[in-house]
Amino acid sequence: MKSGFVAIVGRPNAGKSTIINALLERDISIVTEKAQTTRNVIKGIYDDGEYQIVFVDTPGIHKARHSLGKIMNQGALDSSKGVDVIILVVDGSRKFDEGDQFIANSLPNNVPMIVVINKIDLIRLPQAVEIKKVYHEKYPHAEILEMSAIENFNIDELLNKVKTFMPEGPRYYPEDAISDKDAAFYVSEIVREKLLLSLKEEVPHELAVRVDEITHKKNEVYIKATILVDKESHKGIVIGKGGKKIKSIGIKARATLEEYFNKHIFLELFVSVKEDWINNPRILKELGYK
Ligand SMILES: Nc1nc2c(ncn2[C@@H]2O[C@H](COP(=O)(O)OP(=O)(O)O)[C@@H](O)[C@H]2O)c(=O)[nH]1
Ligand SMILES: [Mg+2]
Repeated sequence: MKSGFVAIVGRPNAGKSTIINALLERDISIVTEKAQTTRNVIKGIYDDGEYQIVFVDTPGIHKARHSLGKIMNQGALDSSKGVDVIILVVDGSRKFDEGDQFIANSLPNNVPMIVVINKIDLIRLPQAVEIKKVYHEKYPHAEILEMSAIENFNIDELLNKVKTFMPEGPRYYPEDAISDKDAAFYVSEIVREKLLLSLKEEVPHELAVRVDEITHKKNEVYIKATILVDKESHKGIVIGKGGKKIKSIGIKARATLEEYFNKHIFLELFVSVKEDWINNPRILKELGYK
C-alpha cells in the first residue's frame, strides 16, 4: 500500500477546510466566511484500500495578535514539516501581498509542493493567468492547480496529483478512521460553527466552546457545553433577547449532532464570561489548544 501525510496550509479564508472536506467527502472541519475559523491542526484520513492519505488541515497563517493566534501559526508551520507534500491554498481572487510573501518565507523548501489557486469561480481568465504566473515565479518547483472547491472543480485532480507523491508505506490509522479528533472535539466545533454563523460580526473571534459532559443514554445522548466569552456584553449578545439567540444556536447544533451520533440529542448550553481567555495559558490548555 502507499501512504503518507499532506499538510494543507495557507492564509485564513483561502478555502483549506472546504478543500479537505471535499477531498474526504465529509465535513470533518468547520467552514465559515470568517477568518481564523480553524484553530486546531485537524487530521482527516482518506483510505481507498490502495492509498491511505492523512490530510492535515491547519489554521490560517496570519499576523497573530494574541496567544491563541501564536499557537495557531505555530501549529500550521510545524505540521508542514516532515510531510510528503504540502498543498498551499491561495485565494485566487486576491492579489499576492506581504502576507503571502511571509508564508513563502516560512514554508520549508525541501518538501514537494502543490499550489492550489482556489476560488477561480470568482475571477475571469486573464486574472487567473496572472495569478498563476506570480505563483510560478514564487514557487518554481511547485505544481500549480486551479480550483473551485465550492463547485468541486479539480478536487479529483488534486487527489490524483497527491497520490503521485505517496511512497510505499504502512496504514498509519485504522482503515475506518476518519479523523484524529474525538467526539468532544467535534461537538465543540459544531457548536462554535453555529455560533459564528449566527452571530455575524457582533461578537468577533473571542468565543470558545468547552464540552463539559457527553453521556450516552439508552435513547439519547446528553451533552452539556459552556460557551466562553471575553466580555460581559458579549454574554448578552450570545444569549439574545429572552434567550432567543442561544436557543436557535442550540437547535441548529442539535440537528447536526443528531446526524453525527445518529441518536436523539439533549443539548444544554451555558454561557460564561472568562475575561481575556484568549491570552490565558491555563484556559487555552483546558480548551485543548495546548
Ligand atoms: N467562491 C468560493 N468560495 C469558496 C471556495 N472555497 C471556499 N470558499 C469560501 O471561503 C470561505 C472560507 O473557507 P474555509 O474553508 O473556511 O477557509 P480556510 O480558513 O482556509 O479553512 C467560506 O465562506 C467558503 O465557503 C471557492 O472555491 N469559491
Ligand atoms: Mg479552516
